[in-house]
Amino acid sequence: MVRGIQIGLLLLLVSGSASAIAELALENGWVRMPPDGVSTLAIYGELTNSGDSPLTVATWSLDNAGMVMVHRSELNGGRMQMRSAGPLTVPARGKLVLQPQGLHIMVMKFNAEIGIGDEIVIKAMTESSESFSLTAAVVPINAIGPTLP
Ligand SMILES: [Cu+2]
Repeated sequence: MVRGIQIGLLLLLVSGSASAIAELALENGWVRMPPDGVSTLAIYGELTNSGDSPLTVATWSLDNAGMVMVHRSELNGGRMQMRSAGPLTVPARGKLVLQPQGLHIMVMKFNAEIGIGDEIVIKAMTESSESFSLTAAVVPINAIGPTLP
């Protein structure tokens, strides 16, 4: 009898942590295939928080990449410029749109082979050290959105 209660508690704990993993996601994530010799990537999509509290991403990482950060593109004196957006907070039950000429996840010194249709997986670590895997589909360089032709 005691043993049955213990197993029940264990199942409860396991299912509780499983639902926390899906709180932060990149919906319709997409990234343009870089031309030969180019090692930077810009990742777009809807960064969605399905949880009941805001999530602030402190660090980003991607295998085979030198550096991953969030940039904000802005018009400055008629020229488009990018600068670091700092820690990014996604509101509870809300989302941030990452798109060309706006917020994007910038990847530097990326040196893995990728092809159109592949998915790349970015890790986002929150200020409270929760880790989430975000996926983005590789699309042709002339794509203006996440849909493959
Ligand atoms: Cu950038």
